[in-house]
Amino acid sequence: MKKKKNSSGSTIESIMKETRKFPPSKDFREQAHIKSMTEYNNMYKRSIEDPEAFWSGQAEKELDWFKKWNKVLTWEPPFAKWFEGGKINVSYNCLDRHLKTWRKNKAAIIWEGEHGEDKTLTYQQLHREVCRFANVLLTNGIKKGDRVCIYLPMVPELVISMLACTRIGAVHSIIFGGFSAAALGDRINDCGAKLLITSDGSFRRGKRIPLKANADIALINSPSVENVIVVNITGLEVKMKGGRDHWWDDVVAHESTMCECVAMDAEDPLFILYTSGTTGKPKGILHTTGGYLLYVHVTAKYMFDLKEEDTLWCTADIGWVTGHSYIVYGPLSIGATSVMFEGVPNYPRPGRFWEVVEKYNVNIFYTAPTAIRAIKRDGDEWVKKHDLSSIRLLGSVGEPINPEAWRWYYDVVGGGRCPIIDTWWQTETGGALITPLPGAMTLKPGSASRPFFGIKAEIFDEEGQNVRSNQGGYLVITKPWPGMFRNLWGDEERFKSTYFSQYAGIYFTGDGARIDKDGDFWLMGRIDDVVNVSGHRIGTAEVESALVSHLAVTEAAVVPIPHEIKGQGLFAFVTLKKNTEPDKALKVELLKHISKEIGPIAKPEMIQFTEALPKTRSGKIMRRILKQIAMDRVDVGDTTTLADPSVVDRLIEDRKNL
Ligand code: 7RM
Repeated sequence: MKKKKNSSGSTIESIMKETRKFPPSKDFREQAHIKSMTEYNNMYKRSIEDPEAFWSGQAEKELDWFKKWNKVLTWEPPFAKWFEGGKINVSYNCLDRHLKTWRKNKAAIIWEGEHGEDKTLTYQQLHREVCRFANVLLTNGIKKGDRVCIYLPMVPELVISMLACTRIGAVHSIIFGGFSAAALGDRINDCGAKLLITSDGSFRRGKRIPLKANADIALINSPSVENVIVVNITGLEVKMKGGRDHWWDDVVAHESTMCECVAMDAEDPLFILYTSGTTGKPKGILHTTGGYLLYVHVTAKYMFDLKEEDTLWCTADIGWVTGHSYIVYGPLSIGATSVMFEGVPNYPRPGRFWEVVEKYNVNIFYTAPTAIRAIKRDGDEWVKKHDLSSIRLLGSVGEPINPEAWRWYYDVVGGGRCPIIDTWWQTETGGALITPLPGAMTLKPGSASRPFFGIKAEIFDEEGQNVRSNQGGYLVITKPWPGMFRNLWGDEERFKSTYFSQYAGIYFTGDGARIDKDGDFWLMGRIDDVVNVSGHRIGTAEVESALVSHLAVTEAAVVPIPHEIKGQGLFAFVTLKKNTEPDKALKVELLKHISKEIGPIAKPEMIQFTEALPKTRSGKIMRRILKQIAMDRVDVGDTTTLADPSVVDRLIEDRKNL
């Protein structure tokens, strides 16, 4: 990979200043799993000095194994094997083992529909449904190692399907319900799925989206799929192909509610999850059984300070890794109650999230900065209407959270009482790698705090040397951890070259970061989002953060444009608060503001006001497209993975008139 390097060879400069600090309250600390920095430091030290002892201790204590492993770790970079010889089953750990405890009749999943309908599945009920559906899979000829694709909205059948796969050793690959027929077809073919689980349709802001019709198109060119199971959700009319398509309700009706777990090898594949890279073809991130389960269990326990009596709401879609790890596998393995929400934050009203929090007395609330900024934009009154006193911990994931949004989240949602964990991780990492432990760490808005147990995170320059404190560089992970992905499905070469070739045998995250004098990590966005202005490397996230800290701004995206003198300049797309005049005076004021917050070096060459930014369905801003628009290009490349592709046309039009 070619890395950007400026003439003086300096590393990424970090120029954002944020000095406020939030230590844990006494009340929080006293009840927490990890109560102090001393406790964290000791445990962290042990986990790094002797990872095998640390992780085997955790594996023994936290999970139920059918047979103990012979060897904790084999590390032949870039290939890791954890708990070889160990036999385990994920469904057993998420369900069966709880049935022998008081948790038998406690809520495992509380499902809230878009229209306010709800359904609770206790551990025992969920176990029954999972067994029944596992039997359906067996009846349909699915065996250990076969791939099953799941193309469903956020309904209980999604969780049932996942756990049923893990019960019999089938490998699931969930395709987010917002993806197109083409995207679905590509993924089915890439993994060679034998069975597809989908639904007639899904609800989205009151509209019905035809999933089965999409699936029918995808299946024209996906010959590996032998059977399709269809959940009836919306009542949309669908075509059922005889012999291939079966209604969920019909097939489960005949099956027994008992189904034995298959004892899986710790390193047997658990799931494949496709994620986009810098090139067009999605990457099939492969996770395996024992290490992944252990890592999501232990991270969920410590970062959420999760207890079995907690109600956790992670608002992500299960079609993304965040939902896999922190709606399903982590919380259920622990025996907590997990809220699963079919809807969106602001339909039918802006206060929808807080209605749900209040309804279920949610204790831990985990969402993305993009949602926080959108909700903030709707106004505090929608939050303040609701009693949110059940919340004791807030979380953030998916992109850097700018200090401004952090503060708002802390004050308005958390009522100034609740710690915020800013958790940094990736599909590839399985679970969070850099995250505060809320009972121990002093929070700094915008910082993800410290590496989790067992995670050796470092910041390298181009030559692979550690940079000094507060100097930006490339975030790398220099030791294997149990939750790391094991390969890219069917593409070992790409696995090696994308992630382990920059520095031999070391995991290259693709993100920039710095470590401050206290040892806290500050994420600076993707490396490709780093811009070099007059020899100064500037993380676009930092400029965005400065913009968003201005009262008039809701959201901002900053991309590089070529500049004759400076090498690169910055171009800012800015969404304003409602009822704000997008005039020239405001642009001048914003430039002044950036000068003040960061320095004149970070002033964009141009600012374009916009109603909306092009985002993926998981809410990530597609900077690749914005870069093209900023350069006044009309051909912006593939826009099919956008939540709303029409945003692009408006941006191009407005750019012309700038
Ligand atoms: C969990 C998830 C991964 C990319 C990652 C980062 C960005 C995620 C944070 C963050 C700053 C965070 N998986 N990212 N969390 N950046 N602070 N707390 O999002 O595979 O979909 O995305 O997301 O750039 O590389 S993901």
